[in-house]
Amino acid sequence: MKKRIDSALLEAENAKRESDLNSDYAALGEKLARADIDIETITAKAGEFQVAVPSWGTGTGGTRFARFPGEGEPRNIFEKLEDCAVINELSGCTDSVSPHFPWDKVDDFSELKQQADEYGLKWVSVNSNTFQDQPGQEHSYKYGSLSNTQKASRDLAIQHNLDVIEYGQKLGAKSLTVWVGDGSNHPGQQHFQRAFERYLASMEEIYKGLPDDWEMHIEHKMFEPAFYSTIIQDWGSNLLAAMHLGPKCKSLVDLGHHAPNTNIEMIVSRLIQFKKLGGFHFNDSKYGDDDLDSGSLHPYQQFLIFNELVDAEYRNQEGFGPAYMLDQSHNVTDPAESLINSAIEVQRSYVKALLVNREALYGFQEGNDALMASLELKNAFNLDVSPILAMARLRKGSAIDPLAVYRQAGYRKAMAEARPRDPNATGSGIV
Ligand code: AOS
Ligand code: ZN
Ligand code: ZN
Ligand code: ZN
Repeated sequence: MKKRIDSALLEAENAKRESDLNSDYAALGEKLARADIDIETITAKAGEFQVAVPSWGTGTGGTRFARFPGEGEPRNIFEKLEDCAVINELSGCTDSVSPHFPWDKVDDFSELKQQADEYGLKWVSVNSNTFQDQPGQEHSYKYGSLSNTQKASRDLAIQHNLDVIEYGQKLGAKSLTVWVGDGSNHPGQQHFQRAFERYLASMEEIYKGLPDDWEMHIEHKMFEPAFYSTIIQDWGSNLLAAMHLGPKCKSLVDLGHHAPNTNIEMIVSRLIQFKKLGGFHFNDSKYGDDDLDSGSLHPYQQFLIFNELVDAEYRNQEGFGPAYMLDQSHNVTDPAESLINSAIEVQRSYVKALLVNREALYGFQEGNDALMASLELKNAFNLDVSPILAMARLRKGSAIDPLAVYRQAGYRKAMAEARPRDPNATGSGIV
């Protein structure tokens, strides 16, 4: 497999840390053994865990006020893929990429697929974009896309989604994620029911174009860019739409798309129960769709979500197999560093959730022992599983300390030279 980080450097950096890691791992192994947990089983599962990287996450994001591009940012999808390869090489847990059209401009899909294959990267969910007009676009999305009152705009949005499915097929992807910014800014501006009917009718057309082995994921979001009403504002509308459209349509949960304090883990449980959980966009937030690094603010919430996911896995819940992906905006960090860090934080939540003694928890639940039930979760959350994560990385040839290697390799500096900035580049400002 083609590598972008010098393997001699990676090995030397790992060698420096290996003996400390072995001690920490042995100590944690002993501790877990006292609770009848085999550390090797957990490490093997940690090694299997993967979360996809969004192509747009490799560039500096921005807000509606400004964007401050960073040095050495990728200028096209091929360069984004290069950064995704680095993120995966070092973290060992991001083996797939989710592209966004038409932000990712591709002339030759077979060339792109080949580059991804060489890096050992797969393509997952493809994302359509009908939340902004493209230069020269004939029918505007200013008043909505799939739910626009004007048929010409709706048709354009439908066709774009069908095109995106076709691109995805060329890359070997298996799902389409649809997020639209449709909504209204003024009470009375839009007839709620008619707008939703138009949205559903448009989505039916897209659903018809889904290949048999594909899924379509609907992403809800409470507000923004529409600030009074949004067509798929919450998991209720999302689920209604997904149920209306059929079994290949499921709901996608972006952690930042709910009101503060929403019990997201319970939404996740409901979607699991009715076989409608399509996937996730992981990120963290304090106020709204802040798209901050995963686990940077609410690691316990992220753990509680994984508690539901691992529980479904444990119970062999039928129809369960959500797609995990990051969706973040990096404004003040090196995007590659943030993505490495976030992927590991998501993996960390998964691993901690594996440590919960499910049978003990069910017992506490049945017996209404609220305190012991909550401690069963809290004790797992409080354990530092870093040695497990580092060992899983070491065993697959990734880095014990990914950020140290990334910085030691001087990757960003090298990219600043290799990718001189195009003064006209617009980047992927909106997330
Ligand atoms: C928008 O808020 C959503 O998070 C979507 O997932 C969107 O397509 C993505 O963030 C890129 O803008
Ligand atoms: Zn999202
Ligand atoms: Zn978000
Ligand atoms: Zn978002």
